[in-house]
This record gives sequence, structure tokens and C-alpha cells, in this order.
Amino acid sequence: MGHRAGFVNIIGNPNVGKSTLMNAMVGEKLSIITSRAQTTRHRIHGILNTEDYQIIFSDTPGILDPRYKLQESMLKSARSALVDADVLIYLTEMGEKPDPENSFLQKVAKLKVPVLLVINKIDQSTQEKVVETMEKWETVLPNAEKIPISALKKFNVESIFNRILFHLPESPPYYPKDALTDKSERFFAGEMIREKILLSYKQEIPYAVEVEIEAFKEETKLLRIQAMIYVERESQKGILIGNEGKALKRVGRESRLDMEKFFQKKVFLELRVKVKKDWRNNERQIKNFGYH
Ligand SMILES: Nc1nc2c(ncn2[C@@H]2O[C@H](COP(=O)(O)OP(=O)(O)OP(=O)(O)O)[C@@H](O)[C@H]2O)c(=O)[nH]1
Ligand SMILES: [Mg+2]
Repeated sequence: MGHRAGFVNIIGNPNVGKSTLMNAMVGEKLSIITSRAQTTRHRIHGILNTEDYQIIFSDTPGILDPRYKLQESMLKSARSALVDADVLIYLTEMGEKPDPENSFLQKVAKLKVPVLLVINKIDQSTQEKVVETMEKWETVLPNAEKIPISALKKFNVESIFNRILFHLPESPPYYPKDALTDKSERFFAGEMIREKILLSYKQEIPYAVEVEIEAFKEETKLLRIQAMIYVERESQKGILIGNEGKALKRVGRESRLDMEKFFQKKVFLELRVKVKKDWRNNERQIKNFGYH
């Protein structure tokens, strides 16, 4: 058999572990992961290369009912993953109830490409419940192959691999064989900052934040990165910066440590905060930020 290559798109509700799964499959921390829903906002390719094949995984934003323009764009990129997959992974977690009326699931049920219904987080459950859950899904997605896993504990992830390899079409590679992702270094720098913000602030703050990398300069011994953090209101700016700037300093320190690990270089990181009123609902503004 010749070279094989294809697109494996991972979709599912927010917070079910899509990013954790993609990182586990690719073996790199590409997508940021937090315990909060709507962590991922863009579709991200993670590429796995061997001599014989290339698998291009897509991590996507969770499927949601959009309440503002940014979420509309997030839903659009989740939807786009339905149409260009060679293999589709619908990721669910233990406890999610399959809803036969759900229009997204109905679309998945009608797909022509192979669908893997992967049930995540079985480390928190019993064998009995897992069997029960698989049976429940049987009625909604009868044609999907059902695979219970734990992405976090990397349990049974190899079963997904085996099924992907079984279905992967013959094709030349889509990307150079040393490519790891479709996103830029700037993108990942911004995501690392956003992850720290998701982890550090309560309630609505992280959702009102966008990070833009304004400068990314490679010097001999050092990476010099300047980032602008946008919020929607003046009050959020105050919370983000914190008393005597302590909160923002912590975000900066933690992001820098992550970046030094990721880029394998000393990093000098400068963070600033600016208000861009109600940017989440401003079509032009979210386009400027790189959403489609
Ligand atoms: N117990 C357990 N937790 C898991 C597992 N996989 C992921 N998680 C946790 O679930 C949470 C969400 O994980 P993500 O990978 O960010 O989920 P996601 O589907 O990408 O979420 P969004 O990007 O917000 O849609 C994190 O706290 C993970 O650590 C698992 O197998 N078991
Ligand atoms: Mg995610």
C-alpha cells in the first residue's frame, strides 16, 4: 500500500475533552485545556507524521447555542468540521444524554464518512455505566463505531488510532512531513496567555478577553513578545490588572514559563491591557481578531 493521509475532525459539546484528546493523539500540547467550557475558539490542526501516513487532526470549539457574534463564529468552525473529514470523531463524555432531536447529531448520523463515537472520561465511571451509555448512543448513532476512553489517562486511545488507520485513505501528504500544525508561533503564544487568564479569573472575565500578539521578535538569546489583552469594559480592565498589578504579573509569569518550554528559548514577555467596547458582538472587530 502507498502513502496514506487524511483529516480526522473532532467535534462535540463544550468541555468534553476534545483538546485533551487531540493533544494525546499528536503527543504535543498544542491546544489549551481548562476545566471551563468554551476554552477553544478556533479550529486547530494537529498533525501526526510517520513515513507511511499523515493524520491531520482538527480540534474545534464546542457546539453551542450562540448568544453573541464570537460564538456564532465558533459554531461555524465546529460546523465546518462536518464537511471536510475523512473520519469524524464525535466526542462525548460520561453523563451526556444523547438527544435524538439534536439537529447536530442528526447531521452526524447522516454523514457518509466513518464516524467514531468516542465516549470520554470513563476514568470517573464504572464498567456498568459505560456499557449502559454505549447502549444509549446506539439508538442515536447506530452506524458509529463506539469507543470508550479516557483522554486524560490516555486509556484506550490506541483503539481510536487503530480505527483511524483502518479508514485512512491512500493519498499523498497534505502538509510537509515535518509540519506539526497549521497555526503560527504567535497564535500559540496568544493561546498560552488566554489559558492562564481562563485559569486565573472568575466568571465572565475570560470570555470577555482576546489576546493579540503585537510583536514576536526572535533575537539570538531571547524571544521578545509583546501582547495586548483586550477586554470589553473598563471595570474588567481593573480586575484583570488587579491590586498593584499583581494579578496581571502572575498571568505574565505563568505564560512566560509555558512559552519558554514550548519555544525552547528564554522569553521576555510584555503584557498590556486595553478596552475594546463590546468586541464580542462586533462583527468587524472579531474579523480583525482572526475569526471567520
Ligand atoms: N476525568 C477526566 N477529565 C478529563 C478527561 N479528558 C479531559 N478531561 C478534563 O475535561 C476538561 C475539559 O477538557 P478540554 O480538553 O479543554 O475540553 P474541550 O472539549 O476541548 O473543551 P472546549 O474547548 O471548551 O470545548 C479539562 O479539565 C480536562 O482535564 C478524562 O478522560 N477524564
Ligand atoms: Mg478545547
